[in-house]
Amino acid sequence: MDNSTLSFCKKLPKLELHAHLNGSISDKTLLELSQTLDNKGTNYDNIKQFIMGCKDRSLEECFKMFSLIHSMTVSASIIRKVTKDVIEDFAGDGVVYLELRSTPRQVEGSMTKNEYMDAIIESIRESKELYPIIVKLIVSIDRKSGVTEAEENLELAIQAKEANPDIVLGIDFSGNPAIGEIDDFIPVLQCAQKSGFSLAIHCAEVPCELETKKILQLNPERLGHATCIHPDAGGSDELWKTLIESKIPVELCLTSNVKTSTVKDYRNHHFDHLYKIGHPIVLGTDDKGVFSTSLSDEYCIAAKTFELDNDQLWQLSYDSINYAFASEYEKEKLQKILKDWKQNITGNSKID
Ligand code: 6MZ
Repeated sequence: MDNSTLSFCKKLPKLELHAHLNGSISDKTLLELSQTLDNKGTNYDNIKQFIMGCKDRSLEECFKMFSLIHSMTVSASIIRKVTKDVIEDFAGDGVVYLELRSTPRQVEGSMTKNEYMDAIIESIRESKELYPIIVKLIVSIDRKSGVTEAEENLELAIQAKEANPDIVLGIDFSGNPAIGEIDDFIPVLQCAQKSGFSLAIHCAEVPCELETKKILQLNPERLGHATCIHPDAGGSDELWKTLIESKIPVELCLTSNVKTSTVKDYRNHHFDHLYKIGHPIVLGTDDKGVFSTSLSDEYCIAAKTFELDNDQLWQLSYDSINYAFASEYEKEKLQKILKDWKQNITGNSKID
């Protein structure tokens, strides 16, 4: 990879809008964690081997990986630590605004869902003093866990938003796309909309025209992946047209899609189609730990694959401010950070 582009991408102030907490934990943090847990008498050698092994995993293998990681993130103090470490990683990568998403989880005898949520929110609050990054929380609904859990997670999200309206902003619908029927979840997602949440919905990670249509009808604020919508990727002209006309911003995770083989290679990524027609897009890492990537790497891969120059990379980051769930005040702050940064490196007079 061209060193000057990578260095530009690292320095560029960026917004991360698609990052799952447990998938974002670095190998370093996971190894530290496994050593601490080892000392308490549990042997995590098999987990360590899996974590440090090959990072080109199928989508199914990825979901096994999440279960392994979940078997290590089992207490509120661990959740606090991993959240802090993940925020530190993103801040160190030049991310100035981060929307972390996570699925409330309870561990029998060790942690309730409320404690899980509080641990993340506390860590986010603490990070304000530590790193130059604004962090928000999106509460995830895992399609694998069924509707009762979905309703429970929405209820938790409503309570957390009431207590922390500056942090808890959205609802994410995610999980293994091979499991669960969208129809079952639509009432919960509509209820989330009525409760004032912005929605970020995983969509068409694998081909499923009917489900994709139903998600588009919900008119969420953002879509995750939107992989199999273009006719080249198993979708149809009609579906593609519906997406484009909807103007719903799409969170694109290049490495995640290529490594899980839902997209053949970078060149064939739907970034190309969406970017060329000016559809709103934002680059994200999805699971930077699981896929061994960073947001700077993702910008650099986009630059190299689709021949974007530094101005276009800056614009990509600047435009993504529009799609954040942040307040207008915070968006203006972010716009200023990006403009000042550009002015500094180009020595240009004022940028409008
Ligand atoms: C769909 C994904 C995902 O919530 O425990 N998750 N869902 N597609 C993906 N693409 C690879 N990557 C992650 O983080 C892990 C959870 O995020 C969702 C899955 O539900 C996974 O269990 P949290 O912090």
